[in-house]
This record gives sequence, C-alpha cells and structure tokens, in this order.
Amino acid sequence: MKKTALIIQHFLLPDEMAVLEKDFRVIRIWKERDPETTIQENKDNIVVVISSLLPVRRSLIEALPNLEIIANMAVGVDNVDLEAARERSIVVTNTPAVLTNDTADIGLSLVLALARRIVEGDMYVRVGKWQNGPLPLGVTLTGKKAGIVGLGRIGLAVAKRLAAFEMDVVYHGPNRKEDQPYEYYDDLEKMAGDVDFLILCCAGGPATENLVTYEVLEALGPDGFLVNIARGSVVNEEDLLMALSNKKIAGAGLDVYTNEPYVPSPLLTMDNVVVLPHLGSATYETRTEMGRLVLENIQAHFNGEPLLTAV
Ligand code: 8YV
Repeated sequence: MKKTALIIQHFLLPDEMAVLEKDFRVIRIWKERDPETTIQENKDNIVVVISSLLPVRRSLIEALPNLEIIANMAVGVDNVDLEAARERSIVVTNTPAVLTNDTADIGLSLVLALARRIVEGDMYVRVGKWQNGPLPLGVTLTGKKAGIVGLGRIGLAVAKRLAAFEMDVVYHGPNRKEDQPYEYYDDLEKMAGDVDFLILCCAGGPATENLVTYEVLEALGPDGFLVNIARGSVVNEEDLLMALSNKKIAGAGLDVYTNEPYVPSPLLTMDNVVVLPHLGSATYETRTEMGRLVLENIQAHFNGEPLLTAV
C-alpha cells in the first residue's frame, strides 16, 4: 500500500499537490463522507498529516500509529497538539519567514484602511453617498504611536513599515529585545493607554489566549484602533464586540478570528471595522514558497535529510 498523506486543510497550489500525489496516496478529509471511518480504515498507512489552521488534535495523533510528520502550512502551530506529537517523536514542521513581508503588508493595509477610512470610502462612493456630502474625516498617521504586541519576525517587519510612515513604534512581549531600538512595555494595558494603534503580531496558543481584554481595549481608548494579524484567540472576541458597541475604541482592523471562517455577525454592520478573510500570506508568491517548504520538509524527512523548518 502506498504511503498515505492525510490532509486536514491546505493551501497547496495544484502543481504542488501533483508533486505530493506522486509519492503519496492523498486523503482530503473534507471530501470524505465519513471522515472518522476513513481515518480508521487508513490509520496504519497514514504517515503524513498536513494542516494549516485547523486543529491536529491529540485524538487524531493517537489514532495514527505510523504517523511520522505533521507538516503545517503556516508559521503558527497553535493548531497542533505539540505535546502529543513530542510524546510520539513525531516531527512537526511549519513555514516561517517566507510569509513575513506579505503578512506585515496586510497589517499596514489595515492601519491605512482604518486611519483613512479606505473601505468605508469605497462603499460611500459605490452606494452614491458622495453626492450628499463628504465622508467624515480620517486621522493622520504621521507622528502617531503604534504599539506592537509580539516583536518577532512579523512584528519587526510591521515596525519597519510603520517607521516609513513616520510613526513612533513601541512594543510589548514576554521579553525586552535588547537589540531593538523601540521602547519596551512589560505591561500591555499601560502600552495600550499610550498608543493610537495596537497591532497584534504575536503567536497564538495558550500563552497569548485572551491577552486583549475589555480593560486593554478601554485603555486603548475612544481614539485608538486595534489591528489583529496574529490569531483570533489573542483577543477576547466578546470583549471586542462590547468595546466596539460601547465606543470604547475607535475601530478595528481584523484579518483573523476565533472561529474562522465565521466572523461574529455584529462586526459586519460596523463602519469602523475592516474585516479581511485571513489574507496574511495570501499571495501567489508566498503560498508557492509555503507549499515548497511543506513538500521539501516531507521529502527531507523521508530521505533521512535535515528538515528545513522543524518546529
Ligand atoms: C495562514 C498564518 O496559515 O502562517 C500563518 O500562521 O496565519 C497564515 O499564513 C494561511 O494564510 C492560511 O490561511
């Protein structure tokens, strides 16, 4: 029996899928009428699991006795039960670095869209409101302060872009980065109180779950904007909805949500909210590179070669 790759979710391009299918029998779990039974029937042959954002749970890992590698098509691995994988010495790989600039670009797009009412303005023209008068004024970016949560690869790329817009950059995270010129806050609420834009760029997972609470949003204040390009889990979504309804913040630009692809419906009626469908890495070039990493990690593993991007 050909070795089998179980795909939970992927963004591989057709050419890359074809490469995978040369070496593996591929099960696309969403196409199976009865996924549980398919997994049971193929459990001995499944050696690879591919996902992106959907969970790779302990129960799945434990159901697959010959699983060798989980190749996650994302830089984030908060969807993978790393502990369960480690216990079985199952290799986990991700796709870091190749998506840094594109994801940072989406962060900046959200900052611009909020400050200059770009999305609202587009709708204003389309529905014929311009003839009735101008759109309410936006806010200047030059000289404003942005607080980045998570000054990793993506956070730094966002900082670089904000600096080009002549904005002040400060950051919060678990540790001060001695090699960075930006001011560090160990207290998120304090930083939120000092900035105009709070931009979430950190990893998801238990360490950052519900980091942004009602109190943090209240501190950000009625002139402050929230931008999330990290994970939905970083923000308490109920608190965000409440803060927006109570006008505790000026607006929010969101690329990620707790229960993707479902977006809380109240957000859809708010003019001061920009909602994107998780576009961080969604360019042809970056998805090609992410797919290459997925395939090369799998190939390297089965050839006994060093992995390119092990977690
Ligand atoms: C998505 C991401 O996985 O890499 C990550 O962690 O969040 C993104 O690249 C990808 O866009 C699929 O939606």
